[in-house]
Amino acid sequence: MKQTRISPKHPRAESLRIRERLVEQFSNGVVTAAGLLAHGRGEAFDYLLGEKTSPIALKAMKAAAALLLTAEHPVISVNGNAAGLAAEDIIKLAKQVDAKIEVNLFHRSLDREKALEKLLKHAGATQVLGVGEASSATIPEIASDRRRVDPRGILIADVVLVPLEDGDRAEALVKMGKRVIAIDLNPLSRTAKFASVTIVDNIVRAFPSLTRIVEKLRTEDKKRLKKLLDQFDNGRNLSEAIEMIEKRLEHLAQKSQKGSHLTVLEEQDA
Ligand code: PTJ
Repeated sequence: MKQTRISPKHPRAESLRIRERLVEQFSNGVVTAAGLLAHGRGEAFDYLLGEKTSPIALKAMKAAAALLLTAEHPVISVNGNAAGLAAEDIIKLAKQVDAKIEVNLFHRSLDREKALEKLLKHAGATQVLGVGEASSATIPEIASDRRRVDPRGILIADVVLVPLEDGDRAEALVKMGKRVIAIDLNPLSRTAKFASVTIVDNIVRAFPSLTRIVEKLRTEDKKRLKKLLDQFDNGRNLSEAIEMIEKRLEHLAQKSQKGSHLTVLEEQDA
């Protein structure tokens, strides 16, 4: 597929580059058509958040890092969008915390699973779980194809990181006694509410930041990590994220009333 050239001078160059990457992975069969729509929803929330990682997200990342570093069987669940946008970063994090990588798709097909496996292996993964017959176990209470999981991965995991979810699965995993880390730009989503720790941020920024935090915390003793976790309240963190959007919009509305010509993004850089 011919790539669209994006001028580095374009005010929204980074956002356009991310779109192009996703469209390219759509052509490669990694991303599904619904994934493009999901990305649009994410972009809208990212716009409201100011397209940067907030202190609120960093607080959730600390709890997520503590959870990953104290886990016995951590697994990173990968769907089309996550692989398309963040394959290398996912693998870096997985190596840091010794997590398994499992392909788990909502719109499941063997071709897509293989396309994801190829992309992840090309990005440095040594083992990719969940492809084809490997996902022979079933998670109860999920109607979608996401119920099929790998007995070496999600089935036995105590901590599952789910970037970009569709809702039902986070709830089912928590019901099974697992701790779930979600990365979701939408603080109102069902996944965000059901997860044990929700990082309200773009996966493109969240994975590298989370990996840096893991690196900093890895020498801490387990007691301190547990304390960090106990102090984290996901409901409060989500409420702070919603309040942050509210305050930001109020501020921008006032600016706009005063006739300021700053755009939302110029405003965030000011
Ligand atoms: O690859 P598949 O077949 O497993 O399908 C994956 C999709 C994404 C299509 C599927 O999981 C889905 O339908 O997801 P939803 O219900 O549209 O939810 C996606 C959520 O992710 C929404 O809340 C978006 O705001 C959010 N989101 C989108 N892009 C990003 C994001 N969150 C973080 N980073 C992003 N880049």
